[in-house]
Amino acid sequence: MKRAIEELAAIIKNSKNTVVMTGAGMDTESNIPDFRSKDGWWNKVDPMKVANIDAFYEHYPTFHEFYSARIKSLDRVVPHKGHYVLADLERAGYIKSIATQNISGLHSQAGSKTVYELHGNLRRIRCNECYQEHSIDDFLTKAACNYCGKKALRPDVVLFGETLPASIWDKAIKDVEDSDALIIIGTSLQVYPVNQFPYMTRGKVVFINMERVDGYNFDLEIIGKAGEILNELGHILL
Ligand code: BJW
Repeated sequence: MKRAIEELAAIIKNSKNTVVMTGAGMDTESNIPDFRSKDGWWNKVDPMKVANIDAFYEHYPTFHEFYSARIKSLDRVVPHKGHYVLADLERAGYIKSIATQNISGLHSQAGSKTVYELHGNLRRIRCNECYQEHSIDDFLTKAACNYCGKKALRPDVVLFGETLPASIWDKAIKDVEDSDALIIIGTSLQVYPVNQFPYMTRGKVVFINMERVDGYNFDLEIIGKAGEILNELGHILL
């Protein structure tokens, strides 16, 4: 593992444009469960009943209960060492941006500046009908939208069957297409369209994850905990 992390440090040093892409495995060491591991969300609840746009229309009480619990649990989480290392690497000029599938906001909380939240942000509430922003309290109390009057508040996250926010997606893919190195951290790469990133760069692709995934040819794979690996990387580069 030490040699692989040294190889990763060399890739970053030799790259002019390094982009990081993160998934739920980046946040598990901050005690936020991922989705598809043994203790992940989708082994406890059916994603089609809670994280699908049809669920919002057809099972609102279940949808509301699931996201209320997730929002409340964010009060107890803080970034871990790995989030801070990524922020420090950006500050030191080693990485250009982070494209994340995570909705926790932990990268920005740790100090990262250029963060593309491709699946939205759990703390941002909007009306499903008119997009008017609302407070978390409005969502938790099932208030009606104070602009259009509809009872349709929801977290501003991307549910299955919805498209990703276009302007954020465009910026992220521009950075990925321009990158000399793409570092992918903590994702099963099962969800489209973010799972296309490895094919969008002509640069080196590094995969850091607890387990291997099929279907990709990475230039470097480091199997282990993201926080520990990034901590080690920080010792070499910072
Ligand atoms: C660690 C670790 C540690 C753990 N260190 N590692 C059929 C074929 C292909 C595509 C489709 C299809 N049918 C439908 C689709 C499209 C669909 C899709 O991809 N479905 C597949 C699942 C089949 N995609 C969409 O609908 C997307 N929109 C779209 O495509 O628009 C165009 C379109 C519209 C309409 C019709 C057709 C096309 C939107 C996807 C939105 C995903 N939303 C969610 C929920 C967000 C809100 C919420 O959080 O509740 O996003 S689902 C969930 O999965 C969440 C995540 O961001 C996303 C990705 O998960 P991630 O991050 O990869 O987590 P895990 O758990 O899967 O993996 C974690 C990994 O980390 C594991 O490997 C662990 O081992 C590892 N790990 N701890 C290192 N400490």
